[in-house]
Amino acid sequence: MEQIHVLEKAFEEAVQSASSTYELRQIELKYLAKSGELTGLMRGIASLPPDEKPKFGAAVNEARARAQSAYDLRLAQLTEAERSVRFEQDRIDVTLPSRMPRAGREHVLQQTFNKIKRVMGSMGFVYFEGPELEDFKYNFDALNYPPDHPAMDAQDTFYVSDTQVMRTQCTAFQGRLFEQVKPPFRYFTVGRTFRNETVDRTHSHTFHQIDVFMVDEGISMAHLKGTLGAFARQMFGEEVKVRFRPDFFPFVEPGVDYAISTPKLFDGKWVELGGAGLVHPNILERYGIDTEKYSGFAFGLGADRIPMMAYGIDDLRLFLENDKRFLEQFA
Ligand code: FA5
Repeated sequence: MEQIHVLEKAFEEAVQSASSTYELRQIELKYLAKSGELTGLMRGIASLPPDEKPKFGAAVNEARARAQSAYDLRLAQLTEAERSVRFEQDRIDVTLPSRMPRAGREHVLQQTFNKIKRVMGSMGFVYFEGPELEDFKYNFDALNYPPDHPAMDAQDTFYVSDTQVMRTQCTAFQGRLFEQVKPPFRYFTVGRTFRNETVDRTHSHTFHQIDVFMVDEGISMAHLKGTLGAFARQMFGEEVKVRFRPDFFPFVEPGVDYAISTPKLFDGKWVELGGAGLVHPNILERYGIDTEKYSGFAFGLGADRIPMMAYGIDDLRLFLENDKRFLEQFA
């Protein structure tokens, strides 16, 4: 009986001094649970003389019942106290100004592509898209690359299967077009291109190109220069000058690379933009086009270079990093 009294007293003190529902649960485990100390008293009943058993049993049960209601009462108090603390913490100040929803905008590259589409469209060129995962034959064979020609090494890429590559140049759209349309025609494309290259400020494994392509009667370098000049003036301003220098690409003859210069950009220094030339007669003949009658020009350039020049962006990796602080600058 003395033991019951001592335990009950200890339990009550513990319950009163518990300062959280968590502490209270620990006390419940220690005393009241199945293996708790108060409950455990019942086990002592076995060693008592038979006539004392009922009295002892009743005393333990009563003590447990009192302990249980003391516990329940304290649990209710602590739960309420904790709830009001949480309520205070979660309180919302409805008078604070709300957060403005962030307005999305087009990516600076997309803005550039839109402008390219407007400019080329205004000159009567039709937009056409080829796939980014391209058949090897369109990326190289159809463009007059002889098998194992070293020019392919300059465009090492990601081979997805024996016959498919991530396209290295948008010029790959030419073969697809030749299979579908007959001259005269003018087409252009803008899209993502890929090369296995060491990434630096001006080179990426994933970049973008514009390719333009026209076949008609009597097309010459003059048409190429006129079209490219008009394109460059609309993209970079009226004062822009275009410079051609001989270069080699298997799909053009003659081939050139070209640079632009304008007083507004880089103190008028020449900036390389891409390659161009007259469509190689081998290609026209392969698609059954009469080369006595028809000829064509093509030019291609790195589209990432355009906003780099226009806005003075010195690292093209920024385009793909999705950093809002960068992207938000191009309204
Ligand atoms: C070509 O890709 C040819 N298809 C261009 C062409 C089209 C020539 C039509 C003749 C007729 P080139 O490999 O030089 O050429 O690449 C063209 C442009 O793409 C480069 O001037 C550069 O602006 C851009 N470019 C090339 N590699 C990368 C790269 N790794 N990262 C960013 N831009 C690149």
